[in-house]
Amino acid sequence: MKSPIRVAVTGAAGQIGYSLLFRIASGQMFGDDQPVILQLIEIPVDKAMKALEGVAMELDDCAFPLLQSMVLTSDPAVGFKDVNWALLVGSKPRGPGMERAELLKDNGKIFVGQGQAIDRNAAEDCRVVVVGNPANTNCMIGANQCKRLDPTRWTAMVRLDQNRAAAQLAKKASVQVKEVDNIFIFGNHSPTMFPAFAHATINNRPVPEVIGHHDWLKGEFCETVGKRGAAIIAARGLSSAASAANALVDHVQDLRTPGKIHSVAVRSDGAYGFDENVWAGLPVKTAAPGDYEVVTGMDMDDFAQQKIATTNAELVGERDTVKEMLT
Ligand code: NAX
Repeated sequence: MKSPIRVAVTGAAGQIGYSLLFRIASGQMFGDDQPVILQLIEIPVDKAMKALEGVAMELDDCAFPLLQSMVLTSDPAVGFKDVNWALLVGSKPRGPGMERAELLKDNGKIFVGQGQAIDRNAAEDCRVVVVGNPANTNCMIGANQCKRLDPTRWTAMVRLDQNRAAAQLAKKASVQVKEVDNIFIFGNHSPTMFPAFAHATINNRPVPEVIGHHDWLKGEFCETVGKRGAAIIAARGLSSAASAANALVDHVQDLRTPGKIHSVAVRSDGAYGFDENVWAGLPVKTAAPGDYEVVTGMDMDDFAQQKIATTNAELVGERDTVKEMLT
């Protein structure tokens, strides 16, 4: 048996946490021979901590052989102590009438503190994934505050958008989703994101050739993927949770699997026209477990370049809004 790894999850008593923790503890994220110690972080209000205790009781009741122990805490210094993976799910939701700038700043403060706590406490090999919105910018803030870890260790999740895009293409072409490949998300996890359909394939044939309906690809397809989160809130009365947890399992699994090519928001070095140092969704190829390289050289036509310019402008605007949180 391997020695256990420590995995921190913030917002552990929230909706996504409720789907996610069971999949980690059952071995779906790190493998069925990898014991885990879960370090669950919630904010110090009675309701959240009490709910977290209930979730921990349910985890106990699953009798997962791989779940070695749990730490429940409100203290980031305790929660991030020696962690190998930090999954930052918790954030402050947008309240009624709240401006986006206010949301960015309120959440930014959380990620300043968490970035510093990870810097001081996490294991040398720690990898961080940010899910809490606005995920790309929160990730940029956390990485900026965490000087000890290389910024490439900090990624944000756009995998749910990739999975959504693959499902929409499969539906349109009347094929199984496993027949869809190479659909990657560029830019922000927001409605401006660009699912680069021209490079996607269905049974190894280019998607534009299989679907043939270019207006649908440029219009309804991009819009449906970009606004899928809002459609789910409208239908369910709550935001995506199980699908988000599932996407995080995919994100981490693929980051641990050399050779996998998948969409991850990472620090831009200028590829595809993104500003340097914003965190942008890009296709990456996993090298060694936890390490990756951005896949460069994909041709972008005028439409794609314009979509990338729009989502890049949004990321740059977000960075300007939180500039005092960047060191
Ligand atoms: P919930 O509101 O159900 O849960 C969030 C939890 O985080 C709450 O229990 C809250 O007490 C806790 N929390 C807040 N601040 C915290 C802090 N500083 N430290 C520790 N815990 C803290 O939200 P949920 O539906 O679970 O969504 C979590 C986040 O994921 C939201 O920001 C949401 O917008 C974001 N999402 C991101 C997605 C992505 O693809 N990147 C997709 C799904 C989701 O919308």
